[in-house]
Amino acid sequence: MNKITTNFSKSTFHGTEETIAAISTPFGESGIGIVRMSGPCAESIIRQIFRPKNDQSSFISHRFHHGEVIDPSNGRSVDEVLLVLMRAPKTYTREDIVEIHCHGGYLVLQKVLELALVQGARMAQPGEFTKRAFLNGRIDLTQAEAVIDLIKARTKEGIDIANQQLRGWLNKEMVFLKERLINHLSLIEAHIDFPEEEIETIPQSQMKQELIDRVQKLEEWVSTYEEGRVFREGISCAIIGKTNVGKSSLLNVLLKQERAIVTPIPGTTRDIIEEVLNIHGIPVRLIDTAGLRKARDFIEKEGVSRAKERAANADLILLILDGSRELNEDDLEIFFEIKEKKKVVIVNKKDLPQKISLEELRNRFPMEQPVSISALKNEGIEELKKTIYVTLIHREVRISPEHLIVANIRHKMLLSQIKESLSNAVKGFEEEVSFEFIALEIRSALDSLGEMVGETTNEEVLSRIFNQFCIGK
Ligand SMILES: Nc1nc2c(ncn2[C@@H]2O[C@H](COP(=O)(O)OP(=O)(O)OP(=O)(O)O)[C@@H](O)[C@H]2O)c(=O)[nH]1
Ligand SMILES: [Mg+2]
Repeated sequence: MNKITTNFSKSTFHGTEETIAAISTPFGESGIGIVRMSGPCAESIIRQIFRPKNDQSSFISHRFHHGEVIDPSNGRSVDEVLLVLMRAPKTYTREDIVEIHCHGGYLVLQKVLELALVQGARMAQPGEFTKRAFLNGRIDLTQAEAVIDLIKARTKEGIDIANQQLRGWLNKEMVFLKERLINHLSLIEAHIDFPEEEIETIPQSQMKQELIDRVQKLEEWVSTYEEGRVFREGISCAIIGKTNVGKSSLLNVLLKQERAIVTPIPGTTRDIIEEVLNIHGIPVRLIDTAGLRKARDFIEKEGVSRAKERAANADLILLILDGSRELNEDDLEIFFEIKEKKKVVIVNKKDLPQKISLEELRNRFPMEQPVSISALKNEGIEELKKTIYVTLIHREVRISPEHLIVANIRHKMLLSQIKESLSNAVKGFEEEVSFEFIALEIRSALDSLGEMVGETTNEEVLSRIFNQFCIGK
């Protein structure tokens, strides 16, 4: 009677014949380096290339074993190593895994990997270990994506967001939602198939209310995306202003290093200077630019055009004015050019007598509160950082984002689609349309849900996701 035909199926053990191998630590010299293998032949391969110190015929799972890697072709020792064999299923990939902890020289690792390949392993693709963890049902797709985010996180907040996702909050919510939707769908479909039999009348108002609650939750998650994106990917921030206002001085004071040349001569900065800074957990790519004015020579002209290009593409603009001078045509022109951009207006040189009143500035140009600083004396910089944060995140600075955050565009799109379908289903109840229509919308929500967790995701999307990994993860 239950006709649900969504593509959901419980993840089953993927069991692949191939054993994959890779160097899992970065290229270069290090204290130790790890060669990792996963697959059914991992144990038989190490039996060929590993000679334990204490003669052991059986490896105890999940324990370190001390010994040597030997080249079976000549019996020579390649390296003294620690080896751990983890038998399935309690492993990262749910397959047998071997890790050989070698001395960290790259040639040693290369040799050990080569021996594993000669014994029948195949070189792993980028992210293939994690892909197997996903295919074998140990983690869902959102968790696999969190593994990449964790590796690539640039601030503690980025790590926190990736960890939330890795622990599976999104997955748990999706599993719960799926269960509820399947439940609704089976009731509706039973009713469609056997309308005259009083199997179970559909508790319409209850169902509708539940869908309304779900839509609201989905809306909340989708609305966290902008914040999540900022923490995950960081933002670009161009420092813009006319010449000599203190743009390079601000870059230096924010970075706490004399990165850019600062002189009293207008037109000092010609080229673009970029550095990354952590502002309350947001990775900010700061871009110092040439002062905007009518260029005096070809080099300056090129600098000004690059500055304008960066201003146009930046996520945020720090517009700097020199508080010790009256506003002039150059300032007004810049105001006009960036009027559509998200910006923080900064009045610099507050240590000098002021010719610009903040009050007047606000009246003349409706905008957020301008920030008054002295880049020279390092004053007002903390307040500036808070203002940058609030402008991007739209809330006060917190130690760590403790609420659940969606940081991935793929998730945001799919959550929006689910929300859309469920809103349509709610509308269907309200307008008393046929149950077929409502069933269609719930089915469509279930499809998006399946794509989200990776149960119905197509191969192209999967490879795009796993290609972002490094080899050996
Ligand atoms: N008194 C005072 N002087 C400042 C302050 N910030 C910068 N200056 C001075 O202003 C001059 C210009 O500073 P820069 O940082 O080079 O200015 P800029 O905007 O990068 O200039 P260009 O690269 O030429 O466009 C230097 O002499 C700085 O020492 C400040 O807060 N107070
Ligand atoms: Mg400069």
